Amino acid sequence: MPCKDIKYSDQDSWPEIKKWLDLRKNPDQKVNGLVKEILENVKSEGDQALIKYTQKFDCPDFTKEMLKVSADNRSVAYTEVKTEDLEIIEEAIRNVKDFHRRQVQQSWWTTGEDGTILGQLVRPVDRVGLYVPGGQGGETPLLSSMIMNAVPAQVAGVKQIAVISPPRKDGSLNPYILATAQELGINEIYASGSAWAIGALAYGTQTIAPCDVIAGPGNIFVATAKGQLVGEVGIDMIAGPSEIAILADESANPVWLAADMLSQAEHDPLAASILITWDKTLGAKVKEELRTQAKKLPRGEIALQSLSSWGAIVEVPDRNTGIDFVNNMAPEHLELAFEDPWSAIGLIKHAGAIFMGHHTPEPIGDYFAGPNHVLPTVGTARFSSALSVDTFCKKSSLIYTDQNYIAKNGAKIARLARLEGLEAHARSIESRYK
Ligand code: HSO
Ligand code: ZN
Repeated sequence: MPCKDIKYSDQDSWPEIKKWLDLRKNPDQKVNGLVKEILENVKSEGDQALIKYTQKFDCPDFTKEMLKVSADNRSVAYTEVKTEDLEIIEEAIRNVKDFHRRQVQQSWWTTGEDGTILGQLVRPVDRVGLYVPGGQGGETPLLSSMIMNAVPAQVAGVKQIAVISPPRKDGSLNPYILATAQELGINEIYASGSAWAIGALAYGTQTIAPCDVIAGPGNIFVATAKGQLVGEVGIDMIAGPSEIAILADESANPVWLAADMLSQAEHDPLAASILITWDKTLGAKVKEELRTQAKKLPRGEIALQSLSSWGAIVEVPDRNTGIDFVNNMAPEHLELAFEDPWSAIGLIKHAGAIFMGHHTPEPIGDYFAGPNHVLPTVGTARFSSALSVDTFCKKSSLIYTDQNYIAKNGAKIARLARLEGLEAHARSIESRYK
């Protein structure tokens, strides 16, 4: 199996490993230039640019009328989806909703003895645009990502949510995407993909109103467009390639570990799957399993590409050194596949999501348990967190003071203003008490 073998015994070995893992960031300059041009065209031409790009790349007979998915097309799609599947989708939505409800932050204020009132108002953004990959050309139609993005926005109280997804060759959208949108109560849906769809959500077109926050995964064009729009609109996060780290001992089942690594590797040739173990024989058994199981996977080719470039078995002398490796890596997903994983929790500092014990494989979090699967990648778990209700909120500070407050503190404030050379600030204060 073309999977790297790494020995890690102390901090000194980390810089070399980091250099290797960081190669996955790989910003493609050519894509940057193309995306810049696409965004400029969408900004200046609006719908016309969307139609032109969609005709060229997705649907040759695309027209302006096909841009917004009609109520008829939405309900037809609903009938194409199996009832059992809808029930599963509904249950997943419920679980994700229950989890995210706990994240809601309340507005608050506090009153001081001197009569001041200070506070923070938590408000949702007005309008959110969600990108959903269509499932063509090796992409997967990420229904679960639509749920993971839409639910926190809804729980935050966002009133307008628009979904955009690339059309198939005949101009229609994947029926499961439409049905999931309906289950979520979203009925504003557009057929358009790639960087031009992101441009439309950011700048608005004749048909699509501009959004305040854009969220959702996509290919390199989508991710690059989101990156270029940071500051112009809110962006959920610029996700890099996905990754998993698994810490395991002799109690772990190699069949399960290989299956978990492959579930990561099948996402993308750039996905990284790293097994870290202090058991001397586990690595070889897992490699053997990877070989057998990969052959039987529909996306086995992608998984093998991923494992051969970014798969590794890391041998460590003991559990604490393994945890040290994990804290350096700050992985997006971390599985703790050893006896009593709870005893290690206090030592783990950086990880997007932690999966506890032998019976909590990562896909449980991808689809169903409730926590968000949009997580910080390529080491960004050092300083950032999962997508949450907060992603779709902003806070306004609230300040109330009275005459007595100014009489007591005005001179101090005016002095601070003059230290900065800002005379008008000082006089704004002084005009009220002098
Ligand atoms: N593991 C991916 C999310 C996903 N998996 C969606 C399946 N569908 C990134 O966390
Ligand atoms: Zn996944």
